[in-house]
Amino acid sequence: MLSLESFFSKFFKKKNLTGQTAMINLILFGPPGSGKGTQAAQLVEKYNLLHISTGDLFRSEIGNKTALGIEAKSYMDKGALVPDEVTINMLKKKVKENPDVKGYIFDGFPRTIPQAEALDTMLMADGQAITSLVTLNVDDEEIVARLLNRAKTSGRSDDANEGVIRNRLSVYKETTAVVARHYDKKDKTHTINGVGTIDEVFGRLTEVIDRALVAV
Ligand code: B4P
Repeated sequence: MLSLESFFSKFFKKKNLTGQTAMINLILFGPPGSGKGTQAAQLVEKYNLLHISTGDLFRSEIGNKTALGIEAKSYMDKGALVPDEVTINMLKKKVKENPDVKGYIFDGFPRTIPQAEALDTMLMADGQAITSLVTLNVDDEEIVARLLNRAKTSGRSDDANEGVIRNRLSVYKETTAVVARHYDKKDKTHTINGVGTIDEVFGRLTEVIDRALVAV
């Protein structure tokens, strides 16, 4: 049995078809409030990857009162998705700024099929691909309770209103859930139970990710 350290050392020496070193590119997927951001914070430490949360990037733009932030806020406050072109360009910029990483944890991206296609094309240009997409499965009522609770301390207007939260859940079901099926066709998807303590969910996540990495 390989230690985690020696496994990663071997993994990163693997070369892909274009001769570049293989990267680990994970998509953390699931409805709003399913624990993506919470789990990503722990996963980056274990796997030494760059965490990219499009929600966090938008909130940073809003905080800096940029034109992009003002535009994004008008959608986020309603629980709607920010238009693809704006989101994809922001994501590409973040990836370009960090070329020397071992891989990425994409959190909250892609949320539409055009975003998934843009991500695949961008990775393919570097001879890379998505390693695995893992969905955190959490029921609607638990999500509403979590987000209303987060609103007490986060100051996030999209968490403070139950109607907005339910709209975010509808957008997830109608527009975003199909993204998992896009990667299903490539046999790269896994679903885990996202209800339990943060450590329990982390244990389930790392189990499927470790298995997916061995299979690469
Ligand atoms: P995000 O920032 O992605 O918001 P989120 O889905 O609510 O975050 P997340 O799912 O990471 O929160 P977590 O569960 O960790 O998006 C916000 C908005 O930005 C979107 O609605 C959209 O408008 C826009 N946007 C972002 N990306 C976009 C894109 N690609 N395209 C277009 N628009 C985009 O945390 C939730 C709460 O649950 C926390 O309080 C946490 O402490 C708690 N929690 C976590 N795990 C728990 C557990 N196991 N048990 C109990 N509580 C738990």
